[in-house]
Amino acid sequence: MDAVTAFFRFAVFSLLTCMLLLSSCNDSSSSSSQGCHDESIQHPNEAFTIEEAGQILASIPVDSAMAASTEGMRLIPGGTFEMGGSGKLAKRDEFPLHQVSLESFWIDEHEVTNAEFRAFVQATDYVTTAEQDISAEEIRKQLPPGAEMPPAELLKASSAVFSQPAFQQGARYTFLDWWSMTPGANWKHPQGPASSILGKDDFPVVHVSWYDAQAYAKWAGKRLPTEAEWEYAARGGLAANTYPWGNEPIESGAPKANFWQGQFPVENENTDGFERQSPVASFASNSYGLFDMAGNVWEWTSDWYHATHYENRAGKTSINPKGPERSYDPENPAAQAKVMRGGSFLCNDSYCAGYRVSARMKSSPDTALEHTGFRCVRTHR
Ligand SMILES: [Ca+2]
Ligand SMILES: [Ca+2]
Repeated sequence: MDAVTAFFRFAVFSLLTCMLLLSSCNDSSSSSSQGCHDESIQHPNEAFTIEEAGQILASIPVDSAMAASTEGMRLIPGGTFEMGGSGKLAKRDEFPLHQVSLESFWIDEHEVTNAEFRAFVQATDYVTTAEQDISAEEIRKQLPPGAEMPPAELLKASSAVFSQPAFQQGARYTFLDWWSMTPGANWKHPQGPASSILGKDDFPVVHVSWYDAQAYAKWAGKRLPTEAEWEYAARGGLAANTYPWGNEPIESGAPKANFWQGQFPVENENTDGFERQSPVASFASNSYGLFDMAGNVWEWTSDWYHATHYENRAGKTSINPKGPERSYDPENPAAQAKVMRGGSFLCNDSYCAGYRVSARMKSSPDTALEHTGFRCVRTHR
């Protein structure tokens, strides 16, 4: 981990302290003020190394009953489709368009819920990334020589919670204005220790890192979707569609998804009825019977994020692609990030429009956020 990432992570720490490396805050703010990338924060939650994460995953048992069941899943018929940006909101990393051919696969109808994740935790005693204290030793390794260590209280288990900033005339808001690293925030306490998921069994689980999602998927006898599988399923058999339902703008007609209405991040008109997460399947499915492929919470995929990877696929048909070997994000070159798809309750057209079927987002695999969850797939045999 080099100084760039270390500086970036210090910027996140500054959410809580406003005292560390103010110049790095400014750097992050300027690079992240260009829209979609604002949400690509790196959680300094190095509770363990990637090798240790692999050991943890290896220790997760497979639930044989879950592994034998396709309840709550839909079989997506294999086929060939054009992957990549559709519509005027498409961003550079969604191009070039390219052909992808996929075998049939099963996919969860909805995002993994709190009840489903609780069953996994009860069966395995699994502890999520956000529930673990940050390793001081890991942070020390990431800091530039001579840099001051963050206070010990900032190394307590924490996760990123959305906090709506007050309106200020002429202000340019960045992710530092709306994400709060909150000690005690985790999947059981989405807004911090005083909050709970009581009565929210059918809400999507959030504050799960990519590692957590991997662990759940293994237990359930499933896996995370590849980025191509996710987009193919989201398109619902349509071609050149911007959204899972077609091309009608998200703001038109009856509410189509849980997203942000109004001026992000200072005014939520809340006309869809949900200020934060909504119970899964609160809105109409796409034609494959899949819910919340647009909005509600972002969903982890198995692929590394690489800003120009689609260029490698141009002019040919990629068969069951599994993404690049390694991650590359020009806005944060040191980070290793996994792709997230589908947008969240924080997206709107003026900001990231992440609910488009081709929209790409990324975070490091140890990042946990209040607006991020996942769903699983299984290869069809
Ligand atoms: Ca909403
Ligand atoms: Ca979603």
